[in-house]
Amino acid sequence: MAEIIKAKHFTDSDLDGYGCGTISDFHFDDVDIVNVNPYNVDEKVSEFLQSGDAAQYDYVFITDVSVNEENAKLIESINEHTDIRIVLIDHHATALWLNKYPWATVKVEHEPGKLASGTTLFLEYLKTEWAMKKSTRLEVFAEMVRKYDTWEWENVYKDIQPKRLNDLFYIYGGKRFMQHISLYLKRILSGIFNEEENLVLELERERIDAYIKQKRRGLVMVHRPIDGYNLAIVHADKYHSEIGHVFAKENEEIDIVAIVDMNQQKVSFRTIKDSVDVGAFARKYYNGGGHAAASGGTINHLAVSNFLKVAFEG
Ligand SMILES: [Mn+2]
Repeated sequence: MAEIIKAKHFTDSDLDGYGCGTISDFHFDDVDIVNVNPYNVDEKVSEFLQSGDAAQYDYVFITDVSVNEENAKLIESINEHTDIRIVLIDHHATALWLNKYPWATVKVEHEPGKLASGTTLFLEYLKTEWAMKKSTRLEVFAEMVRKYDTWEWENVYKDIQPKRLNDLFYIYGGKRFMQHISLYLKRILSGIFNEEENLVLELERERIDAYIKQKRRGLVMVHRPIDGYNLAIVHADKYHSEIGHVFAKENEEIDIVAIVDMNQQKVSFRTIKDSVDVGAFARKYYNGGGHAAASGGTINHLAVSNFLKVAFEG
């Protein structure tokens, strides 16, 4: 009998992150998936690696997020001195420096002009390193996640299906979504979108459209640039990515859309411009971080009044 591989898998909490988790769960018999985000990944990974718990595992995967220098050194030493194998796979340009380590694969593109995603890179890894059986359904699912995550669904393909997949992910929530995709991958469901999914997606579409229409009326331009960026502010407690993208697209002057959620005391930043790094912006001003195109931070009352002062006074 073949020995069962025991794996731990840290992955992002968005569609792409869950995509990695879904195919990991499909491939491995015994994998514990932990969903993290760019803000807490270092804490979670270091906590785990330094606990006695880590020794129970054969493999540790980290996908669609990256670790800091300190954790990179810890991983390097564990890979060198123990039986645990740690592998990191990411597609964010901010993590390219990790390629100096043999256990990290960071690729922004699969090939020139074809952007990579965590899910497609992880699938590629499973096929090459783990001889994962070829499956059309796996390819279909991973490609749909990739198109969504890279915005190629809109910018290149004008294909609404990846967007619908992301909507479904939010409606179902991570756990139910993974179960649903797993039934599709196991050929128990005939498609990803069946009658049931089509109905909930239609209802959700109507709800999002109404929400965005309402938020458009509350969009405010900051009267002078901050760090050379033109900001627009909107208050919203959901659909941040969609709101950020739609508003940035409608007004070319906007460099950054700041989506403020006072209930949670959080602010999200979105941009569609390659020249803008909202991750750095969030780190600098809001004790936050994230990716170049999507980031977030926290705001307390003092920060809010300072922010409003900069934004609306001379
Ligand atoms: Mn991703």
